[in-house]
Amino acid sequence: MKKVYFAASIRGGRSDVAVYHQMIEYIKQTCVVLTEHIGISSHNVKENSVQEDQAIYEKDVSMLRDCDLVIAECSVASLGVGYELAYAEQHHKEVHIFYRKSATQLSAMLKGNQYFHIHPYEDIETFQEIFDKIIETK
Ligand code: 6IA
Repeated sequence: MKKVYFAASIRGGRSDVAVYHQMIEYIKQTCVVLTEHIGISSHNVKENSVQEDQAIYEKDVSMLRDCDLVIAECSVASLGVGYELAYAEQHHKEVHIFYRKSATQLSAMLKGNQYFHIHPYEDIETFQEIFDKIIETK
């Protein structure tokens, strides 16, 4: 099964955590999701000690190098996700960025980068259809 790195906001704001959860559950039907914690609302997102944050960083970049595909939900802006997207590009990973046009104006640094596959969507059904097409080609 393909390994998906699902990226979405944590300290950038958790208002969309239910959306992340739905997406992750759908992706899990056909793929392995390396970052399931992103969709769990009860996790504590407060700043940790430097050591704990270093461990998070090292684990995440190692999973990014290991994954087959990156799926990012960018309706809530996140510095960490922006960093991960650039890192994934540097490591030649296929990157798909989803965002709801009604929720945000996507940064030109993502929308303007032709390396990224950009998918505006509004509801989970549309996400599922687009995701099915992505997986068909893999
Ligand atoms: O700047 P942000 O915190 O919004 O960055 C979010 C992105 O960074 C996500 O796509 C994650 O892959 C990564 N990230 C940020 N914080 C964590 C984290 N904290 N654990 C794993 N990845 C993280 C621990 C708490 C968490 C399980 C809710």
